[in-house]
Order: sequence, then C-alpha cells, then structure tokens
Amino acid sequence: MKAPEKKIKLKEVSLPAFPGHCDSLLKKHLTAEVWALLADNSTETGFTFQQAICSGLEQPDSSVGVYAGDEESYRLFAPLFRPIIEDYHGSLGPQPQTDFSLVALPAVTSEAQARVQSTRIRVGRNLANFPMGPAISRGQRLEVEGLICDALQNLPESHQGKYFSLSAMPKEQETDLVARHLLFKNEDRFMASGNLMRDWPEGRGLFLSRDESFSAWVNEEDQLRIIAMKRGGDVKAVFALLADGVAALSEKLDFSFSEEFGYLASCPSNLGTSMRASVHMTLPVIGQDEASLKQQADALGLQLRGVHGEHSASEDATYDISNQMRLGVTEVEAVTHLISGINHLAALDIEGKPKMVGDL
Ligand code: ADP
Ligand code: DAR
Repeated sequence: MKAPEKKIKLKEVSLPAFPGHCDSLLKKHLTAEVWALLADNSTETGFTFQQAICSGLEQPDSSVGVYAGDEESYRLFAPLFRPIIEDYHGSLGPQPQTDFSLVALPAVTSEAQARVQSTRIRVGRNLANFPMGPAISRGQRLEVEGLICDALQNLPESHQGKYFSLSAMPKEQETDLVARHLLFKNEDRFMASGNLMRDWPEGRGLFLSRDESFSAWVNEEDQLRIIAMKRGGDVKAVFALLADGVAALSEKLDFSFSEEFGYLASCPSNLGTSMRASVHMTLPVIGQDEASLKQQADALGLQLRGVHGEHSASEDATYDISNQMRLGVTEVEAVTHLISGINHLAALDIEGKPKMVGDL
C-alpha cells in the first residue's frame, strides 16, 4: 500500500514569488517573517491563509490582494492584514460610532455641481455568525439570501420595490441593469481567484426600488451592498436616501462588526464604514491628463475609477471619483471628504478655463 504523501509544511518552503510589475499591498507586506508565522494557519471555519492570499498570487495586478473568509481572519492573519489595512486606510481604527447625521455635510459648490453627472453612495455589510464570501457554503449563502430578502420587506414606502434573483434573470435584463450601473458585473477575475464566485449565480440577486434610486446587491463581494444613486450632484439627498435604507435593514439584520475595524468586509479595503461615496464627474480641463489627475486625487484622499466601476476606463474626461478612506472615519466624515475633494477639483478645473459639462 502506497505510503501517505508527506504533507509539506508550507512555512518550510520559500515565500511565493511575485512578478516585477506587481505592486499589491500583499506583495508589499507578505514578508518572510509573516510567511513563516502564518503559512500553515487556518481559522476555526477552516479558512486557510493560502485561501486568503490566493487572489493576489493569481492576479498580480491586484491592488490589495487578500480577502477575509470570516471574522477570525482579521485576528488570526493580523500580521499580514493589519499592515495592509493601515496602508490602505491610513488608519487602524478604532471605528467611531456610526453617524449618518445630515446637518454636518458641507455644500457641493455650483462649479462642482455643473461637473457631476451622478452620485452613488454604498455601504457593504456581512451577516454576523456566517462565513464571508470566500468561505461560505452553498447552503449558508442561500440562507443569507433568504434572511436579507425577509429584511427587505421592512423598507419604508419610498424604498420599496422588487428582488430579482440572478439565477432567474433574463440575460437581456442583466445586460441592461449592468449597463445602467444598477447591477454588478457577472465576471470579476479578482473575485473568482478569491473564491467569491463559487456556485455563481445561485444565491445572488438585486433589490431595486420602484424609482431605481435605492438598491441592494445580495451575495456579490459582500453579502449585502446597500446603495443609493441619483442623477446629478445632490450628495445630501443621496446620503439621506441611503441612511434611511441602512436604518431599516439594520433593524432586522445582525451585521458583522468589530470595535477595532467597524463593519467587517471580505476585502480589507471595505472595513470601517464600508462606505464608498462616488460621483461621476466630468473634468474637461484637468481630466485630460489622467496621471496628473490621479496625483491630485491621491493628495485629496480620493480614488479614481472608470465609468463602469473598478478596473474600467474613464470616458471623455469623466471619472468615478470617491473617498479612499473608509475606516477610522464616520459616514458623515467620509462623505464630507468626497464633497471637499470634488469642490477642490472643480476649482482646479476652472483655473484651466473649462467648458461646462453641457458645452462638451
Ligand atoms: P462598488 O462601488 O460597489 O465597489 P464598482 O466600483 O464596481 O463597485 O461600481 C459598481 C457600479 O456602480 C458600476 O457600474 C459603476 O459604474 C457604478 N457607479 C459607481 N459610482 C457611480 C456614480 N457616481 N454614478 C453612476 N454609477 C456609478
Ligand atoms: N480587486 C481586488 C480588491 C481591491 C479593492 N476593491 C474591492 N474590494 N472591490 C484587488 O486586490 O485589487
């Protein structure tokens, strides 16, 4: 009888190699010491360190490169996760109390308003006592979908609408909803490498309010994304719409939360408020030079994405501009950061004597 193969202790083999062009936070912080400490570790739910880092190894153009499979991942893999978290957010928490109060929000200047085509603010949530996307079982994912669909019955009249299961959604409808920025894409190689797309599209879906300004994504990268989106630059109205939806769902669902890192997410970039407040903004002058604009955005603590979200391209000097920092700030502070940033970018654009958006 063949002797059982000797299980190689990963920590005894050398650190995985990254290609030269890789500049992920995983590559930066996965030192030989961290590898020796964590290589063979796994959490109580059986989520391994290798599973946590596999996306960043398979997709060397990752920006972060790791995903958590459960709450324990943030404790057990802390020697790697904490430096990544501090590098991304510029903070290690603790997360302040949730604050959706409207009164403190500054105004969006008329110059910025003239350049903003649409505003979207979202938060991510995962249910307490369930593994997250990279580790959840098929049965648990369906249970999460059911719990969230029940909670969606609790929304105020202004937010009510319909849940569309992705499994039952006609392809034409899916294509239309993705094109209108209302539904997540059905392919993401980073999520696939992070085991977040197992059993796809089963257990995934979209809740959409009647006027399409409020929506919820179920079992995409996080178990719940709560989203408010409107045309134009009325950030305050979008923030209020989101706040009411979050409050209603929070009455019915128990979210995964820690004092230190706030709302826990599968990706460390979405901890804390787990809020990404974004505008589609056309910058006819300073938007012509994307590299220079990215430097200005970095300096303002803003992130640039393309007009179809992460890993997409800008179009006609129009960018998805959002807050980078989500942890160690309140929801009001995160949105204030965005408003101050876009007001500044609009002022810079004016210095270049731009045409207004309507004249483009
Ligand atoms: P997330 O914000 O959930 O991290 P993405 O960056 O992929 O994910 O964006 C998801 C979808 O939302 C994409 O279709 C993107 O174009 C759209 N989107 C993001 N911000 C805005 C905005 N301000 N206006 C319109 N659509 C937006
Ligand atoms: N694409 C992954 C995650 C980066 C942050 N965006 C998220 N979580 N959607 C990467 O490591 O690049």
